[in-house]
Amino acid sequence: MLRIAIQSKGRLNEESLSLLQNIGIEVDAPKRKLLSKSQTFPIEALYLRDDDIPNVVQGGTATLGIVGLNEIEECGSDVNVLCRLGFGTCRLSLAIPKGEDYDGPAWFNGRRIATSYPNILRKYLESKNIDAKVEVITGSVEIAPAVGIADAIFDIVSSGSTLIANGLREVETVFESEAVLIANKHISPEDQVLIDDLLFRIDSETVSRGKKYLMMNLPNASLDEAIKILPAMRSPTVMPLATGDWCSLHSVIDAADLWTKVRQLKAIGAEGILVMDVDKIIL
Ligand code: PRT
Ligand code: ZN
Repeated sequence: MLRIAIQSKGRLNEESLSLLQNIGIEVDAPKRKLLSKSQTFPIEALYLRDDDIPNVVQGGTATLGIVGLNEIEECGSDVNVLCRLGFGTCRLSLAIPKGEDYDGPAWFNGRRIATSYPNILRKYLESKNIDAKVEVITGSVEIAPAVGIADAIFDIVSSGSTLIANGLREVETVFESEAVLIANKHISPEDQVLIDDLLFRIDSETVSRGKKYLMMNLPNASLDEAIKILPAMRSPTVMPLATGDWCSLHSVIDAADLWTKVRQLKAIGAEGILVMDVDKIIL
């Protein structure tokens, strides 16, 4: 039986649970429960604060965990990162008051920088040979310059709106992060079989995320053009239609490209375009 540590509430909770659900693993959401056993896979979820997840996996209380890569880097945890999960995407950046002139990382020499990520920050400052004072604070880092605790901040940025709302400007991106699946370094052979199954399912889930399945009718004369517009996994599937010089074309595309591709396909004569969600792609 595997045990996977998941954030009990916060930014990664919902997407961690929906990832499990999408790969056929149902667990109860963390209401007042610390542990929840799945009825559909030999795994139980252990709900924790994200800060505790790296240590719990390193120590073996949980075999697996889902946590931001930023936490692993900050704690220097001795765990294996099995795969990136494509959600919880953010970056750790340096930001300064927006009115300041900025001429590169040397700006930080002799300045105070507020952060909850002192280890990642110190490593960066050392690599750039910068002598700055690191002020460790655990919450609301973005208000530090306004209240005079620091001259700059080093914090998580996602949309950037928190920085703008606090009169700050992002000047250096230091670390790119997203949610990752981590594992204890000592895995029994039985657990390894389960983990391999889990990774296979996650892989197909990751590949199919944000994909659309397109079907359309197309004049045969436009086929070469259409194949250039639709670079599918191998090449699009083409089937002749009963009537004359037309074919039916099927392909998988990135959802982000949908409307651009549809416009291009219409322009070369495509008709009856059907767009469908993709549930799973098993490569
Ligand atoms: O209670 P617990 O300790 O479990 O949670 P937490 O409050 O420590 O963490 P939580 O839930 O805020 O974040 C969990 C993880 O989500 C982080 O470790 C990151 O890996 C990831 N993540 C992704 C983020 C963000 N995006 C994010 N935007 N974590 C925090 N933020 C905060 C950031 O600190 C800043 O205050 O959002 C603000 C910036 O957002 P924008 O969109 O305004 O730039
Ligand atoms: Zn936390």
